[in-house]
Amino acid sequence: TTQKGLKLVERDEEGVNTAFRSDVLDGLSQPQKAIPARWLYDDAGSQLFEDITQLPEYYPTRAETEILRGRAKEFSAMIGPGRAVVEFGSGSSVKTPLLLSAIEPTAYVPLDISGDFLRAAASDLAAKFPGLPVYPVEADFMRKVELPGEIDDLPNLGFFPGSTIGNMVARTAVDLLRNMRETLGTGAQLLIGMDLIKDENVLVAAYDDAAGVTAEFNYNLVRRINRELDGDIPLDALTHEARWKDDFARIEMHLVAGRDIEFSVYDRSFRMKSGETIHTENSHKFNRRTSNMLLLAAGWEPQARWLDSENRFSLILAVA
Ligand code: AVJ
Repeated sequence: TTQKGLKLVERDEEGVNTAFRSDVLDGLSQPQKAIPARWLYDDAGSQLFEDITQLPEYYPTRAETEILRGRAKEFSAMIGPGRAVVEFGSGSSVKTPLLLSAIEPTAYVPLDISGDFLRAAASDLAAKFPGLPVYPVEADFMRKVELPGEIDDLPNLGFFPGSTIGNMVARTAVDLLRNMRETLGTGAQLLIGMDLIKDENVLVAAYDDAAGVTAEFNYNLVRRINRELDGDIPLDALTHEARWKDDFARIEMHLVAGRDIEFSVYDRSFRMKSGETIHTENSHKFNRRTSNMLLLAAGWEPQARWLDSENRFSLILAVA
């Protein structure tokens, strides 16, 4: 089933985002408190993430951009012209033009749940590529999406950069990759960014930078809960922490309580003991075998794989 006409953000009579509220209340009720990472990305959080991509410690954006910049000839040879590029998430002003210039597509279809981001990205792109038809689609790309009829006859290339797939646990990642395959249809290819397993200190620094921007990104979630869900979580009692979990090959972001605290959110009360944490994000890292395994589990056959010059990040091309 597809999503035409679906209301993407449901609010109650008081204007509270109901999905946000239930995710937060459920998440804070668990023995290990955890809030889904998607709620980090309100306007302030999205701006903070943009700032993170500029940090000296945060290599993924620069590494992936280096690959997109340097391998244009190979992309063009393996993908060819005439495809519709379907980007999952509103495009980045740097990465998307690099891909589009490399492969000469016939159409560009950005998908995003946020209409505002989507329209901004679409008009940006249309200005840079005057002859290229752009068909933005406002949709939750975690589910199967109905693509615009205008591209019905074109083979598609899915584009999912940034190692956003790393935010998901394997089960959710496989669901998404399978839905992408159904969205994109027969003959589709997928170009997906996956960050690589590397030295723990390099990884932890990338998620706990010296300037404290990633900490602010994490604290912004608490500010958002306090503001939108009438919370009184004491921000001064919480510190940002990035942990490498080797068994799961992932960085976890946590908010660690520095003392025993009690607070309420939407009239429900919660307590945390000193040292207890709220888990706010996973960022899974991959190697050749685990990235291939994930794609294969969802019905994608890996075709090619490119790394940056320091072997930090991978871009993988797969075929449906
Ligand atoms: C946008 C999910 C790819 O996991 O590297 C960056 C988010 N969180 N620093 C990542 C993030 C903290 C980022 N992704």
